[in-house]
Amino acid sequence: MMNTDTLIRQAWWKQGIIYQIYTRSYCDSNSDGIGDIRGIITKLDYLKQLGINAIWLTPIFETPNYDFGYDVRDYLDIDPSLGTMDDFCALLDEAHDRGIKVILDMVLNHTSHLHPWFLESRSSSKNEKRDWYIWKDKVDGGPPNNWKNSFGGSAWEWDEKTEQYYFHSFLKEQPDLNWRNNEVQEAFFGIMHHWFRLGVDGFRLDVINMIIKDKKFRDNPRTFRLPFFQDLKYNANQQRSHKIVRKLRAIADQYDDRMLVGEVYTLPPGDAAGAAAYLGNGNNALHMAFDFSLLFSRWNARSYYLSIKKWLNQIPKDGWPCHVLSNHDLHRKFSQNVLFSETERKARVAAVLMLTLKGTPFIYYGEEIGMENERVPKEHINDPLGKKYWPFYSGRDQARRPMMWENKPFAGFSDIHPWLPVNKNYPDKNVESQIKDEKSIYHLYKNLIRIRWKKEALRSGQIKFIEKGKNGLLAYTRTLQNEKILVVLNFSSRNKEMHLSGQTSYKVLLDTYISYNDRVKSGNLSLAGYEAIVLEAIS
Ligand SMILES: [Ca+2]
Repeated sequence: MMNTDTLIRQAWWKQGIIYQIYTRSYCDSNSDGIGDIRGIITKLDYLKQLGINAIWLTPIFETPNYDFGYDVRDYLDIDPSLGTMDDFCALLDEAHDRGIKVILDMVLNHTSHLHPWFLESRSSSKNEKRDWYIWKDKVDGGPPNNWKNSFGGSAWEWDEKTEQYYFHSFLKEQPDLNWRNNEVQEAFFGIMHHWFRLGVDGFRLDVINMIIKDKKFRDNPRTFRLPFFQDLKYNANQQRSHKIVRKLRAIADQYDDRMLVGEVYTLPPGDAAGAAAYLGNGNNALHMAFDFSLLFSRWNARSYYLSIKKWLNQIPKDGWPCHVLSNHDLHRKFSQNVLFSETERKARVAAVLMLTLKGTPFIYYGEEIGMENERVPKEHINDPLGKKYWPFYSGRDQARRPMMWENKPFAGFSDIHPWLPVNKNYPDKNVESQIKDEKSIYHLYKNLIRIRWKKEALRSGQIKFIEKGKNGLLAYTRTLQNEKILVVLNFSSRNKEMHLSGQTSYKVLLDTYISYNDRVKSGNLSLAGYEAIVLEAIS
């Protein structure tokens, strides 16, 4: 018997699959080349069909777009290029009607330099909002310390008028707020209440681990590591940031069924212990946090195993893991380039992994059709990082290109040239053609999601690793009461054998190559190169 209590008690964000939408790049409803909220509404049926139960939208608040929405000018209004408040309310209703939750991206660390708070703060050193941001005097004729901004160069910008420096972790158009100031905290608590009351189901919190800085503003220790040659010792992961997170959680807990997931920004990316620290005791801090280790793991069963094991081991007893392969800041995991080959076959193995691991999978838009990074030509670059570091680094635009819907001009994303060009391979790789092809990666994702919804063990069950990657194989069971699922992944290009011990027989739930009949007896299981198989124990 299944324990129905477990079914009822498990929250939606533990049960389901969260789909990240880069809002400007999903679907353009009004032919201006920019994806928008109305465009997303037209794709909700597609998302429902895919089987996800929540969408996370990259920032939709009013912005001057120095960093494409991560520089907010008004936290209570929608950016006109993306829609109106009416459009957003319609999206909430339409999504909720389909059982899809809506998560907004909340930028707490900094605002736009054009936000009225900063305009006030900057207007005079005596202004009552001066202390809402971080202002410091010169030290020895220069910036107060050696901290770097994440986009390169000093994190301190001199303000001629008031003769002080202000601090910015990112662009100089993104001044950092002073979260030690209670008025700043109260202002954001009010903003979060506003959106929760409107019916928003949760927030993804941008760079949550950077909101508090060292009180003494000490120099960061120098290292030999690129890109900054310093550890973020004093401008990230300060003890007090956990206190802020607990306050944010207390606000979310005043409403039913809301969720907070945090971006924990570390250099180099991937810090399981650091990310897990933001889960507190599992009940008093973030519901989930991102560890980016898998994004940077080599394609190797053993390194995947070690990354996953490390992450799962760090999760507090009452906490919950999530998993991510790609996002808008880093890159799409599987892309054809000199270092990679057989990318689609690997992407299929990774899809099986993501949707059968213990923890909530985050799917980045286009992942379900095997979308790849494609370097954006210089003349089309929008990302300030790409503009600054071209040709050494083309920035983040490559992972933000328009969703590929159909084999039509501009991939059916828009009627006109989009804000970023469409990947060249859209005639072959698009939603419409993949829906028609049962062997497509889209159908693999859809089947995996369907199986995950059908088998409670895949959502809530214990995980136990059987093959730990030493010979190119990763295998684990997911068990809940009498339900037992076995997942076997071949990370290598060669055929592999795995011994199934005991008398158990298995039913094949899914096989990336459909090479097995629907039953597998105990004994040796043979897998082709890059084959992944999901089995259910039947006796
Ligand atoms: Ca538009």
